[in-house]
Amino acid sequence: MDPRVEQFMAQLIAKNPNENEFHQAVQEVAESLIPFIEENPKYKHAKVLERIAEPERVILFRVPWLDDKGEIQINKGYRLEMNSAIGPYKGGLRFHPTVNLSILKFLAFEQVLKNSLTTLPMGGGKGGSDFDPKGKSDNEVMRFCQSFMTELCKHIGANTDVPAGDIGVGGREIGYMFGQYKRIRNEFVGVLTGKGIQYGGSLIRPEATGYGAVYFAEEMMKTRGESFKGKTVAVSGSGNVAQYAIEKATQLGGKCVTLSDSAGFIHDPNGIDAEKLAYIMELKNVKRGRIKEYADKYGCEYYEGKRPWGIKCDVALPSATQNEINEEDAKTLVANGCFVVSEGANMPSTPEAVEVYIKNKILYGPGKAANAGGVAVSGLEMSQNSLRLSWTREEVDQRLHQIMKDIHATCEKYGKDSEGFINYVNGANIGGFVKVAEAMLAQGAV
Ligand code: NDP
Ligand code: 2IT
Repeated sequence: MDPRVEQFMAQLIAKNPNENEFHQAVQEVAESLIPFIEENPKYKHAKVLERIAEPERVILFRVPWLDDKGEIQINKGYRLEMNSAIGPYKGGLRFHPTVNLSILKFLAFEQVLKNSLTTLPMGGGKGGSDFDPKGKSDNEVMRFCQSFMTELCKHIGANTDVPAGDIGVGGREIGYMFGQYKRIRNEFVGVLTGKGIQYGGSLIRPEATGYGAVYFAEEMMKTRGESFKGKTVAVSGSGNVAQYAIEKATQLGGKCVTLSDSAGFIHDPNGIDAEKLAYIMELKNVKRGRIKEYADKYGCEYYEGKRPWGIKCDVALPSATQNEINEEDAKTLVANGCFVVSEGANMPSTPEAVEVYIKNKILYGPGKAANAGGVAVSGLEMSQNSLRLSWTREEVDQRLHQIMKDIHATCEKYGKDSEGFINYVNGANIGGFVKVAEAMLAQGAV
């Protein structure tokens, strides 16, 4: 390891012990940025990297709620306001039993650079709870969301901090939280994104992350004269991001053959077409069932407790969770001919897996670039709320597509090496950093 990175990380780890996911996310960025900062000493003197690795504010609170039996349950609630140099804090809420400070700090840190890459004026934040929506009734989810927002509403606002969805938080949860915010604060404002279309949501926001990850993959493939036509695509997850990644990849001529959840994955060699996707959306978004039911219905293989990376594919779209592709998985993907990895999820590849991609010079789009379409359309939802009007599907989709092309161009600008290989990791890290760093320099020691 570069001794300068080693020294920086030793200090970060001493200040933030036991936060492994946070260390992992910062180290990847530091490896790209430290050589760049050495060439641009103004950032070094102003300690911009040290500052962006320290949250501006961490809010931690108790979330008490009554379950259907009338018993009190207690969860932890969090909001991490990471950086507001270029706009109000912006980023999702995750409801999952694994949520802790380390996970939210890694997500908030990534979000700062991701939001900068979108070209829109958004700072970075993240929040959530260790609440597990699985197996809860609608009423329990509503009471939890209302209690969560009763505290959170003191800290957020349309010009301060604008949360949205992430794992375990979709349209249902955003609706309950929006209703409670409005009731307590007595104002109808764009304080959350991912809202329903009837009350200020944007068309294409549900689709945006998955579509964006596919648009980004398409841009990467274009650099090698390739496209989705006839390509076999492996997707993980079966939630919001995975569903719309499949929809767009299929529309562009790809054949998506896998899907997963935390219990296992399915392999459908015939491809997941529009009709099968409609079944998945009903299964996952309405019935809230398990992916195994797909295998039972369509008579394909289900692999209990396994991840899909052993299936032969040309393109991988990891869209479930962090660290779901390890070194072995990455080697298997490459050995099977996979030459594109576009990350719908946040940090789904371990550092060792990323090393495999780079060494083999495959097209690797890291999450902060490839999945930025979700927050980008959140930014467009904020614009529409401010204007008090709504754009058409075509208009929002066209803007999303252009933003993904622009992010690709930024990665190329900052990530192309002397041999012409585009290192999208360096490109996204440096490209995201520059705007935030310049804004922080201009604003002084804040
Ligand atoms: P959803 O809650 O809609 O879906 C999550 C999916 O991932 C489910 O299939 C879930 O399975 C699976 N999953 C979650 N945790 C694990 C785990 N520990 N191990 C295996 N599988 C798991 O979330 P999203 O689709 O919104 O988010 C997926 C990823 O995309 C996350 O990394 C998120 O941070 C990222 N992302 C999301 C954006 C958005 O706009 N929603 C924007 C940018 C990135 P199960 O149901 O069994 O838990
Ligand atoms: O990780 C992410 O970018 C998100 N979960 C979406 C954040 C947002 O504010 O739309």
